[in-house]
Amino acid sequence: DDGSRLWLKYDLLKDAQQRDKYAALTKFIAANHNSPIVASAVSELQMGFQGLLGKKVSASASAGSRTGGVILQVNANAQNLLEDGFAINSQKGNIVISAKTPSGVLYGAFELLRNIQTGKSLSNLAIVSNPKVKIRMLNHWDNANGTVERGYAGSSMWKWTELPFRIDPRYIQYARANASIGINAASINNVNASSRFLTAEYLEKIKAVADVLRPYGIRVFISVNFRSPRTLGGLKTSDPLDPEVKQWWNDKTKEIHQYIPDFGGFLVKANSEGEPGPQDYGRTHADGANMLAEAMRPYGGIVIWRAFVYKADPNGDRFKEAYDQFKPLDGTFDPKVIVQVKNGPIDFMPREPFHPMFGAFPNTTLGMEFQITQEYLGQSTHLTYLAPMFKECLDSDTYAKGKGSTVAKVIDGSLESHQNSLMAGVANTGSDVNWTAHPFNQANWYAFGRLAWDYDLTSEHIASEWIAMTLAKSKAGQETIKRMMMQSLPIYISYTYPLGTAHMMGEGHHYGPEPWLEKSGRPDWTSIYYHRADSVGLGFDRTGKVSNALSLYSAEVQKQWGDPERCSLDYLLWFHHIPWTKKLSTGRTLWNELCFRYYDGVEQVRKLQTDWESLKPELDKETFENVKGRLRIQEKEALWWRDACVLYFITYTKMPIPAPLVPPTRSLNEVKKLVEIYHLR
Ligand code: BDP
Repeated sequence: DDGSRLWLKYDLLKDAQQRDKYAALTKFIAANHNSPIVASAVSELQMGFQGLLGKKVSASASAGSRTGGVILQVNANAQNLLEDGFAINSQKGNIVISAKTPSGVLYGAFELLRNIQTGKSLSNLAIVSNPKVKIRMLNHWDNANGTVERGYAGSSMWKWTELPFRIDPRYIQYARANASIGINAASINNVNASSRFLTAEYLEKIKAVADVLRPYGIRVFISVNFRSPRTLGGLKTSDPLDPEVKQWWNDKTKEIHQYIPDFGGFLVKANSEGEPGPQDYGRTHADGANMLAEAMRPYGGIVIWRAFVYKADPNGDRFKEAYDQFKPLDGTFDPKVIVQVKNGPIDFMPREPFHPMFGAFPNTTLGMEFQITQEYLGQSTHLTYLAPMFKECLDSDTYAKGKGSTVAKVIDGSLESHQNSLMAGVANTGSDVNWTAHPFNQANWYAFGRLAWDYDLTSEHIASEWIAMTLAKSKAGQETIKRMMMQSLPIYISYTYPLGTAHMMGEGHHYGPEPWLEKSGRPDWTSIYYHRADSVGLGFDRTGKVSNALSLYSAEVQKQWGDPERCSLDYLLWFHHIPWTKKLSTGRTLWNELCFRYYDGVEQVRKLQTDWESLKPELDKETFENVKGRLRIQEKEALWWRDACVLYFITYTKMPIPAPLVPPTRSLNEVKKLVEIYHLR
């Protein structure tokens, strides 16, 4: 198994009795609606039944008096359903999938298949499922030249040189995979955007992609470069208040719609990390976003404006930057604008407190940006299941309107009654045959989609679904893999960023540890800016003395994190500078606890290896060997993180590594040399 089929394998079910049971309920397909999306649903069901049950199932427009089949119904008046939602009911001897829209029917078809794939009963079905978030989106950081920013699974899956004339069959597989988990939007290019994507030449290519994705209910977005009126249009400025600039965007937006009538909209990274933006002309983020919203006015699409901004200030705190820049603009954004905020205030660290903007912007529609690609989470060599991280953020309570004001409720629009809602994930897909390099990274794509649909699903539940469809067949095997997945994020954090440390990775490529990094292009790209180690202790005091970032949160959250005695150890060093000798709630001193965690992380990776080995008899050989090899790299790299961090921090603590832990056999200089390799030209 090369992994290319993802979780949509549709291999013949081994149990013949079970196959017969399903077969008796799936004798025919009847679809009352003639649309490309419903046609996708029908063909998916046919493909699924053929594979899983080993039988050809015919499709027609009506069931007539037949029973034992699957009926697909689009019914604009369907009760209890939102747009995209679906119901699946056992009715008069048939299984009826009904929805308000063709997309809903498609999602229902995938749900039915998932029930079969995971061995559920199809009798007495009474399922109602509505998406919690309206725009469930992948952000591709793919470049026109075929590279992928922070991509670890080969090159871009979009073959720009081949488009529009050759359509890679993988586009259809991609669309199916996304539709199967409810993803309905994709921005196809890097947020560090090239204007090239707005040329007629490229719009024709993007149109070809949009045409493939449309029958699966997926709308295409384009990341735009704010300077395009100058670079492409030949104008003297890109000032958003300049009439010619406005006209240029109006015309461009109109032109895009000639190619893609259901264009999703623009995604914009502006005045961030050197990208152009409205501040170049003394204007605000709202000026820029609203100008684009105006261009979008005649159409259904929207503008997604990213809040990932921070200026290089050695005495500031990057934690507060986005909040400070956007807070005065709350209430000034056009209703067509969604401000897309990363889950945490810094940058996709393995564990961050939720972004303080959530709950503090009642008059702005805020969307969530998660990173599925594992830039800081082991890239393609560490097994790290991210659902628990996504959920930790979504379940966090902002207390904005009292207890229960979770980040999830900000994002789905319910807390502040916003019409629109967005959850975006930076994609981890690439040209690798199995899409994501590490077979387990597929689970993160899967989990993102499932949580965007329903953030109340548990991480365990999502893992179980994915495992049953993708890997082991035995119950015991599935349980072992689930345990491995559920432990994987805590293990990763243990040997990289224990106790609320952050941002100590290799410079630029972000691979491996470099906690000693003191100089970089900007002060806030170093490691020492974040960990603040000194002879006294470790951690960034954000409670007032160094930075008052904690004050951006509600009083309840301040209480939860503000007192070092009560603050969860998971977040401790995010908010406090703690003496090395301070005794923590575990009974160990900070220094001893740190050492213990780094060492334990490595031990746990070894346990993951043993667990994986025990599954050998029942796993596909290719997948088994693939993961086995990656776990060996993970062990080596966990040791690298451990040794780098303890040897470096020891230069401050001057304390021994506590027994019974055995000090590293290599020196700090030797570990530093390892990192240098990655900077060699
Ligand atoms: C950082 C990445 C950088 C992205 C940036 C962003 O290192 O490549 O361009 O995020 O989100 O984490 O814009």
